[in-house]
Amino acid sequence: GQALAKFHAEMGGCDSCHVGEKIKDIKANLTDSQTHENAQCQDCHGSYQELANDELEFDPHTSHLGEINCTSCHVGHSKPELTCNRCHSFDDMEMPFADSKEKKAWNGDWNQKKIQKAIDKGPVETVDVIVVGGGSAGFNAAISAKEAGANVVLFEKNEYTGGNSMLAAGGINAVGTPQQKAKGIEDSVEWYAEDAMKGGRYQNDPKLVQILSERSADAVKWLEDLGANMDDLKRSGGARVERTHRPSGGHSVGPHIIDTLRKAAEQRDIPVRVNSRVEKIVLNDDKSIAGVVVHGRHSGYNMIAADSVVLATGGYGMNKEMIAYYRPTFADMTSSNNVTATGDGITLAKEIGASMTDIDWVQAHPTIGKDSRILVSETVRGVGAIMVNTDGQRFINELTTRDRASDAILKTEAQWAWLVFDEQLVEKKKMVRGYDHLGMLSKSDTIKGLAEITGMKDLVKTATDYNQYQANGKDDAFGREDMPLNLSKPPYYAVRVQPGIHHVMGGVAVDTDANVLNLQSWKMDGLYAAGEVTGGVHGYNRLGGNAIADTVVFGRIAGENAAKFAKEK
Ligand code: FAD
Ligand code: MEZ
Repeated sequence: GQALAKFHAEMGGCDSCHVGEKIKDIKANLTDSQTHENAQCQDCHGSYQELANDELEFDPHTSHLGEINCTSCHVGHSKPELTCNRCHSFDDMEMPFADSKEKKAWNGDWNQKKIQKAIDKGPVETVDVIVVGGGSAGFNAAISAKEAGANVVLFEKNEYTGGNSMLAAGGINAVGTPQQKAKGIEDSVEWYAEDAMKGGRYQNDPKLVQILSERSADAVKWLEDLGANMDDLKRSGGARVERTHRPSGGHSVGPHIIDTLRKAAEQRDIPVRVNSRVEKIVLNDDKSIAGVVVHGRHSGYNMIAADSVVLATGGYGMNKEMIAYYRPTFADMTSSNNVTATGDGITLAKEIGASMTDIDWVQAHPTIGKDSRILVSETVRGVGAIMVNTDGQRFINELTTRDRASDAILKTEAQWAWLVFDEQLVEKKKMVRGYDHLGMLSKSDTIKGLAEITGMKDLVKTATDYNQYQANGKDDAFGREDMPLNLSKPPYYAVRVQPGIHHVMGGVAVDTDANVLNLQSWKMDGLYAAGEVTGGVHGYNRLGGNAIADTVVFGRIAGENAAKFAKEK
């Protein structure tokens, strides 16, 4: 496990990686983000662009994770492990000094004695606003708080930021954007809100939905002003028009947004500290916020003082115990989520008396690659794919809401389904090439050939019927309203899909200012929350594209109000 460190020490001494030669000095200079060590890696080995290697089948240095810390995989004093294998299984990928096993997430040990010791010791640092979590909600909150004049710090427990946000594939919903106008799409704030409420079975908080809808266009503009491209537009399940915005060229939205937000935070000198898990929100005797206790991977337990805290820790879709407790019927399901989605924010907020709303509402996404953790984006259906059972028969309107689509798949005999599409779709949607690259697609030059290799005996008839419905503009079988593509251009493709845990709709209760509410529904002074850690916005079932909108709209509101609260205190 020490091989990488030993090799470097023999080559140039400990100070080829660290600041200092003696252990005492090294420890004193080591930050949780290992900023110096990572700069040293790139100094000797080159930047990510320089390390990119076209000849590799899968190149970890050009992955969707972006330019994360080198030490995320190349750990010196324990065995290097491939972070990619948390979701994939690149067993053949070779990394020096490693055996490429799945890397375990660092979750700290949440040690109450050490937490109390840090509180007793008193704060080692004081800021105005602490943001907990480096996904879209956290970054948007931190940037907004900084722009409102606050001294802000963001803590991220993982080795790199991004959370579930960086996995977002489809897009962000917004109404009234120039993109919609350019395509002549008629839409309204009322329609957006109505669709979200209907999709959520009218269990959403209408006040939160109204804000989401009203501020959605501004959310897209804000991202664009920070440097994002949101020029592509398509329709998601449960939406009556095209309102899901995404980068042009059909690229995934999450990595692009996270890359944009990482850069924006850096440009604004916002300290983003990775490997730093917040394990306690500390209150003063009058119940106002005193700060947090952070468990740094290298620095240990320390209290940081602040007047406001924004919880942006995401959902609990990867916490098996929470799923088994809150949503037992999903206990054995796969999950599309990042390993970071462990529900820490729920624990932190509950501990200090916050109220929860709809905490047991968890969404299954109908199309996760069978026997995998790879999401096959809803936009594949949105752009034109059909969904069929193992015999090749359609069984539902492909653009229905996720809860209904998932239920329908689970009612088929096999409990999994195929998505079928043709080359027209691949040309429109570059993301699909990624599924091909990962070996997930079956392919043939004819529909008959595809039917034969996949065993879908009725596929030829299904495709003929569907092409007829598409030509007539009327789906006589299932009433699908939007049929942008037929099945006519070879090659033809199929991918196996099954429902899996995707999103937690419930969470910490908040008001329209993103202020966390206590058990009596009073505001908890100085405590804000945004994104998947909160409940109320999406009701019983979230519509595709509404989570990223939620993180931007309410992340900004939380950041602005946290800064305002700290300033006025
Ligand atoms: P996250 O992005 O999950 O970020 C939370 C961060 O907090 C994580 O980095 C985590 O490590 C950190 N954290 C947690 N606990 C602590 C702690 N104690 N201390 C410090 N840090 C902590 N939604 C859409 O609208 N459109 C899409 O196209 C879309 N596609 C998706 C695809 C996939 C595969 C998945 C999984 C989700 C998708 N979603 C999509 C949903 C959406 O991505 C998430 O709901 C949203 O990004 C959550 O953002 P967040 O900032 O609230 O949380
Ligand atoms: O909002 C989502 O979760 C989404 C659009 C996911 C996807 O299938 O791409």
